[in-house]
Amino acid sequence: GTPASLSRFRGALVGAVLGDCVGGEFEGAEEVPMESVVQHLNSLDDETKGTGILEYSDDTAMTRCVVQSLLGRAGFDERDMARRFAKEYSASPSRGYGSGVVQVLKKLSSPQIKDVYQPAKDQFNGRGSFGNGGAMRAAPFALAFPDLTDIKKFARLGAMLTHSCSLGYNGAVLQALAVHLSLRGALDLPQQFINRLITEMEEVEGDEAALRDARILKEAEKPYCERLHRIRDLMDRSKVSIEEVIAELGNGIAALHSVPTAIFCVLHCLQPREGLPETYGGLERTVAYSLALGGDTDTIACMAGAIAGAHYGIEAVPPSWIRCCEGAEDADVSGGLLHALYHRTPQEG
Ligand code: R7I
Ligand code: MG
Ligand code: MG
Repeated sequence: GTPASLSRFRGALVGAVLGDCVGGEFEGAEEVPMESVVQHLNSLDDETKGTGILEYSDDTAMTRCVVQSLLGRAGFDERDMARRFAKEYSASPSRGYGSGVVQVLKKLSSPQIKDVYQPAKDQFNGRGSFGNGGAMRAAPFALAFPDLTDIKKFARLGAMLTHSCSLGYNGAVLQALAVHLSLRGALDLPQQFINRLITEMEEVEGDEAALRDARILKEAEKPYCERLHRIRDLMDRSKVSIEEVIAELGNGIAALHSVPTAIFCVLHCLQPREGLPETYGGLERTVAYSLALGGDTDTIACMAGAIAGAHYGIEAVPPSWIRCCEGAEDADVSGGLLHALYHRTPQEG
């Protein structure tokens, strides 16, 4: 579709759900042969399998809360979003939530809560979580707000409801920025895409809290910028092995070890690659490649799926995948509603 077209909004949200649902199969696996990935993805074409056989996990459960809150409040409302996270968790606690975040979600369910950001700040001895739970649900912020300043601000605040460490919430900002640029067709020029992300993150990570957290955690001065530079180096090479990608970028549960990885998956799969089925289009390649990295596969595929879906649009999604994944049809509808919110005429006052 054309930049910021309806097709791209639908593709982004559906791509995220598909990544989460199909990625669940390999979450935590150390080595995932591409044959196993292809076999798993091919089984989705089996007509005898019913609708929604692959369940979504916390990634989609929380993304749905973000979507419903942004739509319901026609913008960002931290109390409403926090309430939805808590309610969703208590209704379906077995969606595979991170072990730390569960404490936050329980505290958020208290009706007496005054500051909805406080429970997240109490995590990990007061430093806050650097897990990827904020980033995994960040895509809707890029679909609700056309303005870059709003996206940065609200993706950060939305993540801070559970992740108060800057490495946690800045991962969410980076993921939302990647979806935003992709939605506007920026992946047509991959070098400029990555350069733009570096420019934006230079500013985001120049923040005092970010510089302090990076120092305490003994990371590079601007950890996300450093990783984005590594992506740029990997892009310049004609051949990159899975092992090298994992060594350079990671495949773990920390936002720093998964958001840049997801971005790399999308960039690497813009063209056909050896080892991936020739019949696959770009979105299928991206999801398959994300799973083959192993580690936090549902989350990396979810984030890569959102960025890729925003680039290729809904037409690129195999209908059989939608039928097999729980929540994919809902995501399609929500994508349309967010498209309307994004394009609404700004209200005065
Ligand atoms: O980040 P979070 O919501 O987890 C998301 C992940 C995704 O892969 C989902 O698919 C699901 O599987 O979980 O949950 P958190 O509990 O905040 O963080 C995840 C994990 O990161 C924690 O359980 C810790 O193991 C680790 N972690 C930390 N460890 C030490 N110090 C996060 N922050 C810290 C920290 O500051
Ligand atoms: Mg999950
Ligand atoms: Mg995960």
